[in-house]
Amino acid sequence: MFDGQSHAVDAVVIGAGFSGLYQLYRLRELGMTTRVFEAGGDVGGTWYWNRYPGARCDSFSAQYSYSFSPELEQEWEWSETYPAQPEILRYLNHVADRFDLRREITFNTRVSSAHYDPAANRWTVTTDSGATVAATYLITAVGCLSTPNKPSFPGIDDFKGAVYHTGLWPHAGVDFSGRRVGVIGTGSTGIQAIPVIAEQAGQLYVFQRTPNFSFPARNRAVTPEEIAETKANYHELRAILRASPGGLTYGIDPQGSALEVSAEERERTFEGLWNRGGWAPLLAYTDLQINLAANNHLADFVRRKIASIVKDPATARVLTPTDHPIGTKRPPMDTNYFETYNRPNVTLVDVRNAPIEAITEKGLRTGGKEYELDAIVFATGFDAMTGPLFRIDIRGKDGMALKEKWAGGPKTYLGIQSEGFPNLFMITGPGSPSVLSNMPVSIEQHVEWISDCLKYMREHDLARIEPLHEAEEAWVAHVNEVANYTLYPLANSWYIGANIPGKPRIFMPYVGGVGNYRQKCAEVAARGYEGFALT
Ligand code: N01
Repeated sequence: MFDGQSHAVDAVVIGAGFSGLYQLYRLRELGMTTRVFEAGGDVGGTWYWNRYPGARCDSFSAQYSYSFSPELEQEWEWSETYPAQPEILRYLNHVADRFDLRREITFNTRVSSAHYDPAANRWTVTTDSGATVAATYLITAVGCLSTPNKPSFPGIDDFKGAVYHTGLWPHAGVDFSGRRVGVIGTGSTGIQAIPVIAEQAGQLYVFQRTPNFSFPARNRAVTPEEIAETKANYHELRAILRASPGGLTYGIDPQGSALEVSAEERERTFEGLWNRGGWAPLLAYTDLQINLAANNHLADFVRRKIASIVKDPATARVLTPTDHPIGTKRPPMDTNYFETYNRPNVTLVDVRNAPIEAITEKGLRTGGKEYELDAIVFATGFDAMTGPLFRIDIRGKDGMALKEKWAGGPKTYLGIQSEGFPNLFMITGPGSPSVLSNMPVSIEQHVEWISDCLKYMREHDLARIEPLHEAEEAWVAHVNEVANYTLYPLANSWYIGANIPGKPRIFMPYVGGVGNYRQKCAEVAARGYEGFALT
C-alpha cells in the first residue's frame, strides 16, 4: 500500500481512465510494481469528469470497450447503441473492481512534476499532496481532452448566477428547471447538452461562434438478439476494428468518388446513410475527406437538412456552417439538436460578428445587448492533446522542459515517445491516431506496444529507451505530410490548436489510419525497436 511518502516503483502511471486502468493491468501482468495517480476521486477519466446533461459516446457501445478480456466481453451488456456517460462510468468501475485495480491507484492526487535523473536513470514524480515517488518508467495516461478550456471573458467573477464547465460537471447534477440558462459553445459537447438543457430550462440562450455540421445519432436500445450476435462475434469484430482506418466500423465500405455519380444517385446515397444515423454519410465515397468538390456535395446535403429541420429561416441561416469542409472538425452527433431551435424557449445568439464582450453581474453582454441569466454553461472544449501534458512540469535530460521542447508544436516518434525524455511513454500522445479514432482501440494498441517494449527491455537487459533524433524528425514530417494530403488542415479546429489563443498551429493527431499505424508500430518493434536508442 502506498503510504503517501517517498517511495520507489518500477512504473508510475498518470491517470486512471480507459488508458491508465489497462496499463496498470498489463504492468501487473509483467510483475512490475506500479503506482497510478489520478486527479479524480475515482476511476473513469473523461467519463468521471464529463457528466453534463446528454453526455454520450459517439462510438458504438460494443466497439467502445476493452477487448483484452473475453470474460469481460461476455459478462458486460450495453443497453444502448451509443452508451451514455453513466453507463460507461459503470463499465469502468466494473473493470476496476473485476480486476482489483484500485489498490495501486491513489485518487484525488494530481501529479505536479516529473523530473528525469540521467545518473540514476529514474523519474522523480511529485504530487500536489507533496508525495514523491521514484520510478524507472513514467507512463502518461492523461487523456487527450482533459484540460478544460475556459475563455477568460471580462467580468466573469462579477456574475451572480452559477457557472459550469461541461468538463467539470457537478456530481450531484444541476437542476435547470425554470431557469434562464446560457450555453457558450456548439462543439460535440454543446450539441449534446443543448437539447437536454432546453427541455428543462425556462429559457435557453445558445451563444454560437461557429456553426457546426452535426449528424443525427439515431441512438436506440440494443436488442437481445444484437447482444447475442455481438457476443458471438467479438473476435471478428475486434479484428475489423484493429485493421480499420478509425478503429470503428459501420459495416460500410466507401465506394468510388462522389464526383463520378449523378446528382440523383448521390442524394439517394446520402439520404440512405443519413437515415441510418451517425457518421455513416461520411463513409459514402472514398474522396469526401480529400477532395473539396466531393466534400462540398455532402456539406450541401447537410446544409439542406438544417434548412429543412429549422423552421425559422434566419435561425437556420445562422446555424449553417460555411467556414470549413464537413468532417474536418470532429463531427458532432446529436439527438434532436437542430430540432431544438424550433422550441419557443430557445434563442440562438450569433457571437461570430459580435463576440461576447463581457460577463456581467446579471448575465452576458454581446452586440451591445445584455442577456439576463441564472446560469452560464461553458461548453468551450479543451486545450487538446498537449494541454494535459503541459499541466505537469515534465523535465527530461539536462532539465529540458517538455513544454519548452514542444514550444513550436509537439514532437514525438510514433506519438509514443519524445527524444530527450527517456523511459517516458505517452498513451495516445500527439502524432498517433488517438482522437481521430475510436479511443479504446488506440489505447489498447499503445498499452500493448508499451508493455511489450518493457518486456523486451527486461529480456535484453536494457535500461533506457528514447527516440533517435532522425526518427523523430522523420515521424513529425510524415504526420504533417499525411495531414496535408487531406482537407483536415483547412479547418480552424482544436486538432491544430486553433481554439487556444497563442497555441502553435500544428496538426497534432496522425491521420494515416489505425490499421496502417498499428502495422508501422509492429514493424518498428519487430526490427528491435528501430528508430529508438536502447541502452
Ligand atoms: O469542444 P470544442 P467540445 N467565445 O472545442 C466555442 C470530444 N467529445 O467540448 O468553433 C465563443 O469542439 C467554440 O467555438 P469555435 C470530441 O472529440 C466527444 O464540444 O471555436 N465561443 C466551439 O463551438 C470533441 O471534438 C464526445 O468558434 C467559444 C465550442 O466552444 C471534443 O471532445 C462528446 C469561445 C467548443 O467546441 C471537444 O468537444 C463531447 C469563445 N471565446 C466531446 N471559445 C463524444 O464522444 C470556445 N468557443 C460523445
